[in-house]
Amino acid sequence: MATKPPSRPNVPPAKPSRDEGGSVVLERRTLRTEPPRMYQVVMLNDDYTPMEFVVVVLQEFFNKDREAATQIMLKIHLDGKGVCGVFTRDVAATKVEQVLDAAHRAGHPLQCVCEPVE
Ligand code: TYC
Repeated sequence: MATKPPSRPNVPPAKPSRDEGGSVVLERRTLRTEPPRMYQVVMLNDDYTPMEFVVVVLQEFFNKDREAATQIMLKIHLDGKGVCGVFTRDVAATKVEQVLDAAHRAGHPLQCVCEPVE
């Protein structure tokens, strides 16, 4: 099976020119790597998950101190949803899994999702 060569979309083409001696030289071009797309983990409000459980989840999985965790929990409670943190895609997906798993184990309907940051 033929393998595709890796694509290098961000390398500008080298520009051939001649030096004083007439030799062909390739000008060095800088490789620019795009920063990775970021994803926010958004937690949703519900009427059943205890506030204390949400605060503990925010402390445990999102490294918030108790004060910050309480503020985020209250924002979610009042607005219906809130951002717990912004991560690369795999890390965000893992955080969502951890939260859903902890909620499921504790018997709470807490939901959270990850969405790309614009
Ligand atoms: N609304 C819940 C309550 O009154 C608390 C809560 C906050 C639940 C945030 C989910 O993501 C949530 N017990």
